[in-house]
Amino acid sequence: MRTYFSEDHRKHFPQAELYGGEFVTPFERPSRAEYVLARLKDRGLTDIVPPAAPDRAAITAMCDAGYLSFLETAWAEWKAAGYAGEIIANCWPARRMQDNRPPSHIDGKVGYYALAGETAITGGTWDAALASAACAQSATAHVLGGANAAFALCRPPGHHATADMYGGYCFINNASLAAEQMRAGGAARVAVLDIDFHHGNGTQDIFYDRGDVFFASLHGQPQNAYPFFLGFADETGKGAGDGTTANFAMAPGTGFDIWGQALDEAIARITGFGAEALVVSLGVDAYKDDPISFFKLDSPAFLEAGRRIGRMGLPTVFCMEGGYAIEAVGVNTVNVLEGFLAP
Ligand code: Q9C
Ligand code: ZN
Repeated sequence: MRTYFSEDHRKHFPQAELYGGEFVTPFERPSRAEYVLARLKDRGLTDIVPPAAPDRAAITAMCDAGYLSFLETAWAEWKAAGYAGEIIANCWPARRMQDNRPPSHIDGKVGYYALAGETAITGGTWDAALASAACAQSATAHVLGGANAAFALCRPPGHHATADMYGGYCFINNASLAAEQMRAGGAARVAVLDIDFHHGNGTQDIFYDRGDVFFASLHGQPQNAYPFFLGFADETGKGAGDGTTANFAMAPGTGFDIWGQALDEAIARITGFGAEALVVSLGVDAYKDDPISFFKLDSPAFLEAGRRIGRMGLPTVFCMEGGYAIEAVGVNTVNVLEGFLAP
């Protein structure tokens, strides 16, 4: 399986994440990608190539124009305002306020386009987000060209980003770009299977009213887990997308017994839908030692998850999402890929 990876991910390395009322080194940090790369090489998955230039038209087609312009110019505007630190949101259009009038002042814009306050933007964030998207796009092109699977080692991740909001360490929704590209490339029905510990709110939002893209997510129940305000089991899609969203929200302490059953159900739903291609939002933060999550999967569980996904027999693009138990991120991620390759 070929991996697409860009060194430009390093351009996104904020010093600060707002966590527990303190600024800490972000959990989502460049070394995560290094551990995945090292494990790929250890296991002989050495076909690792840089992506082609990002297809900006596809990104523009999926995202809000004002949002993309904000991401591209936010750092310059922030510096021009005289601020010394990184961009962190601290105000929002909350309930009963106007949420459809982007302000002119950078402080207002940041709150308007942020969905949470943990994620900082720096001078290199836009370049890194574009390079991450390019990995997803090149991986998808590789599969459309006949490969049965490809791995986009995306960083920053993407599944929390909507068409017009960033947050949860995500800026451009890489998995959604891949799904749209599969559709444009001829797959009549595409599924996104999101196994990151956190609900893929961005991906769900992008495809919620679409009947041609199925979204299934396994995640910590919203009552107890980020992003808190989406991912309930009763969210099943709307309009043409009625019935094409499936949320498997699980309680603290969930292990592979329960999680594996949810995976089987999600796979059955995707098969019943008639998907011709698959995008996997590959987060490994369901791991037992993840510092910000509460599932209890061990490393062999990720191998088994990969096998079950492989048995679907679909052309598949894997997009890297979360996973913060730094040393184990490599093993767990590559376990999914190896399970897929030898189901
Ligand atoms: N106490 C991804 O995995 N904050 N994003 C969690 C926990 C944000 C996760 C705080 C977590 C975002 C791609
Ligand atoms: Zn996550």
